[in-house]
Amino acid sequence: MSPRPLTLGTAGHIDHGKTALIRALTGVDTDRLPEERARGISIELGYAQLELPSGRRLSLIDVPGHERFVRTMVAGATGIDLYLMTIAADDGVMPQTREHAVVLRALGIETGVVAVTKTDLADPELALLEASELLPEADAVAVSARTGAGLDQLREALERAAARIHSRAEASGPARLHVDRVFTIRGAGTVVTGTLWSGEIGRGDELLILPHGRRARVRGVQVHDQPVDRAAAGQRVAVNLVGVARGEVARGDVLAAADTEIRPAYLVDAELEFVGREPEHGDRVQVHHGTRETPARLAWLGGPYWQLRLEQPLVPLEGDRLVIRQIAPPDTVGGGRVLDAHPRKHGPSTAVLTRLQRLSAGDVVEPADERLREARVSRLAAGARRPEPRPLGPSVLALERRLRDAGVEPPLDAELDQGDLAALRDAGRAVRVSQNLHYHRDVLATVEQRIVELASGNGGQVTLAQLRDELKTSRKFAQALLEHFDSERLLLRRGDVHVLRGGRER
Ligand SMILES: Nc1nc2c(ncn2[C@@H]2O[C@H](COP(=O)(O)OP(=O)(O)OP(=O)(O)O)[C@@H](O)[C@H]2O)c(=O)[nH]1
Ligand SMILES: [Mg+2]
Repeated sequence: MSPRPLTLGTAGHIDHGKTALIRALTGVDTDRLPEERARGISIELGYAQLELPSGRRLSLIDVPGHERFVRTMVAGATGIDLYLMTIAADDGVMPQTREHAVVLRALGIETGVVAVTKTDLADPELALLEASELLPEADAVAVSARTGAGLDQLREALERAAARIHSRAEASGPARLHVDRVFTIRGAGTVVTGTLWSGEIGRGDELLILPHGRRARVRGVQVHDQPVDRAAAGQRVAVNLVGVARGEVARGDVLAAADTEIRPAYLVDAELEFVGREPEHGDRVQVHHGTRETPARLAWLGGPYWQLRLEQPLVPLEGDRLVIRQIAPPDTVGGGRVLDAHPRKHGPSTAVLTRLQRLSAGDVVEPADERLREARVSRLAAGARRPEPRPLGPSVLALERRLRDAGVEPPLDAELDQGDLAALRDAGRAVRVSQNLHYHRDVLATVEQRIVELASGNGGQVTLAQLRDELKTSRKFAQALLEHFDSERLLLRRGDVHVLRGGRER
């Protein structure tokens, strides 16, 4: 059997020679954009392929080192198996050398090589010493992209590192790909690229684009510009999608097998580790998962356990890695692992702590209320079976964004064009909740999930005041939402309370 496909990602401070080194190793200049060439810095992720002495091939992702592009670095590093950290001999360890090391650790990427670069300009000794302190597990090799010195030793060190990597356990799961690039090819349509985290993707497959849930069919798959029948976990793939316009999919979206339970989450319970000061309960941070990111509040649950209350949905599964960044001044402060991808909203308690400790230890823990969970899953699956929406024009797409961004307080219909709203309704993106109120369907799906969670922690029922507080909205909107879900038969009104109906009756 041929060795599993591996992806190598660069890391390191700005100007420390990442791109020059990739070019020296592969002949490929990953700085393709005119702006990158004009400014002499990397801005976007770059891609190449490296053949090792044994003939084994690695996919390469070259990341930018500029402090303003750490989020791009995280998006690139999220799918890699091993790192190539560069430290310039004439500069030594600098802020983004450290920050990238924190990101790699948060992502659980423990195998890699350090290249001390620019050895034609300065003695590498001090930088080699710093490297062994920062990343003691990695071999460090002194190189020069300019003279070619050390490149053979670097290739050998990469070969040894690649040989140490165990296959990813999650590779057998459902198809999952975090989109890092989207482009169009004339005559073929929309193409997205990313590393296939798990499963397989092949021609003719039906996929969901999450979090919005649009369906797409795969017209073709390429791995490194070569068409393949099916791409396997670990490979960097380009997927040509049918029925999806360029503007309808973006970096941060997740392609997932259509028949799985993977779905967006606004709450995540995680085990986190921080490099410096521990954050405080209630701190607002930036959470990165795959190529997605969102601000979130941290709620402390005891020990290393935290609930992340997300402002935008992530698409996580248990065991996935998270990177936590401080918002101001921006810095990577830690990261960790998802323990429960769809928990209830809760604070610390002995029961919660026990459950999280068991999840952390790898015990299988049943969801708190299996019946409610099933009801939720079947509802979401029913939602996903909606008919294929028809393409929308740019003004309607802008309106759709407005409606989605408005969250639970959507603009009143008087401000919106009625024809456009009708188009959004026809396409299944907007839902009329009351005479004068439309909601984006993603927002409604989220509200629905939060109602189910609220009810499941509250004896199976919710009141107007509880929903208003949960959504931090006005009575008016909470009232309209409850009535909508009464009529949708998610809830049954009994006096002042709305009772969650069972999965079977609906
Ligand atoms: N003399 C010498 N110059 C080098 C070497 N490697 C890179 N450089 C120069 O250092 C500058 C920065 O190199 P890049 O490869 O663009 O650095 P980078 O780490 O990719 O920078 P960002 O992507 O912006 O973070 C360029 O002018 C390179 O020509 C080297 O080994 N020797
Ligand atoms: Mg670069």
